[in-house]
Amino acid sequence: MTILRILETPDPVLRQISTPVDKVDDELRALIADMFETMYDAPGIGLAAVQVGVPRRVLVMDLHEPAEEGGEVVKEPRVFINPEILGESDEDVPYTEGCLSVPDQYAEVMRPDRVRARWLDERGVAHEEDLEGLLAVCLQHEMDHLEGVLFIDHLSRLKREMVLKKLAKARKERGLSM
Ligand code: GNR
Ligand code: NI
Repeated sequence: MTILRILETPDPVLRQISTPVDKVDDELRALIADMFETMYDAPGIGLAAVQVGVPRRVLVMDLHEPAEEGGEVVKEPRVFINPEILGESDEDVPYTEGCLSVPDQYAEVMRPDRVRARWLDERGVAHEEDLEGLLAVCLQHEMDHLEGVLFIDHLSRLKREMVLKKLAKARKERGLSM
């Protein structure tokens, strides 16, 4: 397994539309294993294949909190292949989002509270479920990546520019200290 490099904004690959997976095979499962390793290493709670430079409709997620010192690490890996949103609740709720492709920047985004979704798992088995809370937020955030959309695109222009300015400043400071 390999930890892959996570692309960061403004990398144009992040703006590509990901293509559907037509076959769930060992090659895809190898990519998924690398995506989990990359996501846990980052660490993050979700990752879209396009973030590691592969514009295919594959997402991995694990919402589990990192274990306390000395505690057991309980993993709850989830894979979403060719995910679709079939319906969403009328009510939007705010959630403070971050993104591994917009490192260390956080902002509140409004999204539907609940979604009905359909997807394939890593064995090619179809699932259809109502998702809510952080799972619904994270799935919508990851599905945006499949359309070339980042969470900052949901912000007002002023807020987006503030986030990008902070990101540029953080990168500059990091550059100077190395
Ligand atoms: O690690 C992540 N945390 C997060 C927090 C709130 C809403 C969405 C996310 S997803 C993000 C990882 C990532 O960038 N996935 O694309
Ligand atoms: Ni993201």
